[in-house]
Amino acid sequence: MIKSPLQIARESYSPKLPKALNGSVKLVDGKNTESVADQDDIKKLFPNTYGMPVITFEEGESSATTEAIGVGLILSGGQAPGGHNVISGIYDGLKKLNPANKVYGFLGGPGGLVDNDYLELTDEIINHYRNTGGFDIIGSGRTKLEETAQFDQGLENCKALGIKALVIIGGDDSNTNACVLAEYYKQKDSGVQVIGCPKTIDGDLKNEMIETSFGFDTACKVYSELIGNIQRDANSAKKYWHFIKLMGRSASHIGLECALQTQPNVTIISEEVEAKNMSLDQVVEDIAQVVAKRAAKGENFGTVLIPEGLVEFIPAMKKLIAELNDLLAENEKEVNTLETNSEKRGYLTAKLSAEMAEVFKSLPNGIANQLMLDRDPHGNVQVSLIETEKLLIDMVKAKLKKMKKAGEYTGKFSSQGHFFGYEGRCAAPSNFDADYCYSLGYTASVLIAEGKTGYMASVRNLTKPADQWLAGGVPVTMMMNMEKRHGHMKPVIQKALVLLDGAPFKALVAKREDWAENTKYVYPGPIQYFGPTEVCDLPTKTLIEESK
Ligand code: FBP
Repeated sequence: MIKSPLQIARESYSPKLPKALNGSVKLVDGKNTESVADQDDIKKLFPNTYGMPVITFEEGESSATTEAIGVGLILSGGQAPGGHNVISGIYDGLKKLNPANKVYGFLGGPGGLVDNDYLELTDEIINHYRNTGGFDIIGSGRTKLEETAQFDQGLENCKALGIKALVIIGGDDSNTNACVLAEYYKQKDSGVQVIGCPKTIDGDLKNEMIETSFGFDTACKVYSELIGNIQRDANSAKKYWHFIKLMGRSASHIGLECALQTQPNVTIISEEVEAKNMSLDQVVEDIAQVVAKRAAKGENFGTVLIPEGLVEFIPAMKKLIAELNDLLAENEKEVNTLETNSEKRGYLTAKLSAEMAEVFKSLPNGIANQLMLDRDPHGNVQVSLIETEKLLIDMVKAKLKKMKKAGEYTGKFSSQGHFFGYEGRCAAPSNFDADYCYSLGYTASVLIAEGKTGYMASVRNLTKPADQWLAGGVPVTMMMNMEKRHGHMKPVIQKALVLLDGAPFKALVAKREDWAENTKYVYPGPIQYFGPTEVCDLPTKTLIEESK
C-alpha cells in the first residue's frame, strides 16, 4: 500500500476514549424500554429482544467474559468516514480482553456472511487502516439479509469459525436487519450475539440515545469546504449561480449542517417543503425571487443548496413515488420485460391512479425515467441518481424569462450544477469522527464481552471533550416502528428527519433572509487534523445547536 505523508502521520494518532472505557468497565442497567411507536406489533415480532434496558458504562468492576471468542464484522451500505476506526476500536477492545480473541471481517457487506467470504484481521492489517477513510479494509455492500435461509447459512459459517458475536456497522436499514438477526439467533438459542453500530453520512440515524451517526461530521466538513470554495469563486467572478445538490437520501440534515457552516443564499429543506405542502413550482418561485432581489443589487451570482431527496418530499411527487414503489414491487417481472423507458412509462401510467397518472405524464422525460429506476435492496428510490439540480436550474431559468417579460427581473442568469456526495463519504475521518468511531467500536467490544445481543453501541454527550462522553448500549427495538416497504408493513428503525421545531433548523430560519439578499458567505477551508483544538476538534453545528 502506497501511503501519503498525511496517512503516515495519521497512523500514529491515538483516538480519545470516554473515561469509562479506559479501564475496567461496569455495566449499569437503566429502565426497561418501549419502541418509539407500534409497541404491540414490535413486541410480537421481537419477543426475545423487546423491552431490554438501556445500558450505561461506568468505571468499575467488569463481569465480561475473558474466555477467548471469535467476532465477525460486517460493513453495510454506503461508505462513511471512520468505519476503519470502528473496526480498530472493536479489535483493540477485544484483544485487550484476551489477546487470543479472533476478529474476522466478512467481505463485501452482509453477503460475505452468507457466502462465507472473510478475512481474519491481524495487527499488521489493522495498523495500515487506523484513522483512514473508506471501507476498503473489508469492503461494504447492500445485500439485505432477510431470508431465514440466509440467517441459517450465516449461523453455520459463524459456528465453523468459532464466532460468538457479529457486529453490523450500518445505517437504519442495516441495523433493522441486525435486530431481526439478533432476534432469530436468540430465539434459536444459537449462542451468536448481534450488535449494531450507527453509521451513515446522512445523519438520519439518531434519537435521544444516538446523538449522531458516524461519518456525518467529516462528510459535512468536506462538503462545506467545497461549498465555501465555490462561494469564494462565485464572489470573485460574480457571474454564476451555483446549484449544489447534496447527498443525504431522504433527510436534509447534510444540507442544513452545510448551510450553517457556509451561509449560502438559498437552502432548501425537504421537510419544510413537505410541511408547507409546497409544489415544485413554489420551490422554483422562491429561488427565482432571491435571484431577482440579488440582481436588483447588481449581484448576479449566488449559491443554492438542494437536498438530494427533495422530489420525494414534494407532496404530489411523494404520492406518485409511493404508488410507483408499490407498482414496481408488484409488477417487477412485467416491467423488466419492457425494453424502452417510454414503454415502461406507458405501462405504469395505465396502472397509476387517475390523479397520479396526470402528475407522471406532466414530468419531463429525464425525471420520469429516473423515478422508474430500480429501487435499492431496501425498497428506497435511488435519489442520488435523480438530477434535481439540473431540473431546478431549467425551471428557474424559465421562470426568470417570464419575470423578465413582465419587467420583474433585469439581471443575467448563468448557472452551474454540482452534486456532492461521493466526494465526502471516504474522506479521512476528522478528529471527531476518528474518536467517536473508535469509541463506538470499543463500546461494541464491551457489549459483546458482556454477552449482550440486539443492542446498538451508543456514545453520547458529544459536544463535551471525549473523556466526558457517555458510552453504553441501546436496545434496537427501542428505535423501531412499522413502515410500508416493498408494498408490506415491516418493522424498521424510525428515520430521523430534520425537525422543524429543532434548534438547528431554527438557527437557519433566523438568518436565511439576511443570507439570501446579502453576501455573507463563510469559507470553512479543509478539515484540520493537527493544530489548535478550537480548529481541529469541533463537532458539527447541528450537535452544538441541539445541545444548547
Ligand atoms: P447509507 O444510508 O447506507 O449510509 O448510504 C447513504 C448514501 O450515501 C446516501 O446519502 C445516498 O443516497 C446513497 O448512499 C447512495 O448509494 P450508493 O452508494 O449505492 O450509490
